[in-house]
Amino acid sequence: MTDRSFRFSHAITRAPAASIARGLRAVDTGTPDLARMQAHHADYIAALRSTGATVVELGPLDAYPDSVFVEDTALCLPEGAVVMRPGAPSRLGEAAEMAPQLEALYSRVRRIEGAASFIEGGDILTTETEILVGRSARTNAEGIAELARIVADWGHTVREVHTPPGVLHFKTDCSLLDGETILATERLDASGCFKGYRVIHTAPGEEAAANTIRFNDIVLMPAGFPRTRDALVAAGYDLREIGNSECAKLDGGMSCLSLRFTPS
Ligand code: CIR
Repeated sequence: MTDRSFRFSHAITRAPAASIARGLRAVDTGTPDLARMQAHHADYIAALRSTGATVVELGPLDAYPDSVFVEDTALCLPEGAVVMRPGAPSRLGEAAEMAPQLEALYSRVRRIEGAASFIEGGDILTTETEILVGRSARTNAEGIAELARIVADWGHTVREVHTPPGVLHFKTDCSLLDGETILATERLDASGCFKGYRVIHTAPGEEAAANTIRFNDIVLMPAGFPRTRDALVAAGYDLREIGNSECAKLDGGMSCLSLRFTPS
């Protein structure tokens, strides 16, 4: 067992744009406050940097209201990066904006290209042994098949799973805590997709805590979920709570705010 699924030398983030007010959302719970989001974003970047990683901070892209959610634009693996084709039409151009950034850091960059292929990084959970991809409103069978062909060249196996109905992305409801442990909502775990892994459940009523990130020695989790936080602390994880009130209005959490990788 290695720990390459959570040890990273680099992260890429993108500053939220003023157009964030027009970002996509399943349910309108209010307009995100840009200044508050910028403050949370700064805390997030500081936490990533505290592990010794290099954080590449990209400038805001006003043409793409959701572009702060960089995770959806690419899958970063130790062997190379794959540029996604987001299923949300307003987000397709974000992937093209990210490609040159990855090409500057990685020697191998491939792209999802099929006109019928759609896939977003938020639906992809990479563990030590496999890549789980949730079929969702944003990620279809063609996108998953194309990704599977690309990463097979690098020795990776894709397993298709399902994002629960009404949930934006697979990782909205789960995250990797270490090489063998996953934090998940009970509703997602009930689908049986995590057999063979150790699973810690979010506390009842705290499902929105499921989207965390393990980044080197720390776990970043959204603030405001005390029972899940206490369970993770009791399990021995070194937690950093980051304000997420503004991203949550746009269905965003910890994982979507960065691409995390060690370039090769
Ligand atoms: C969207 O609907 O695409 C954005 N408002 C939120 C994207 C969140 N991304 C992620 O969880 N990976």
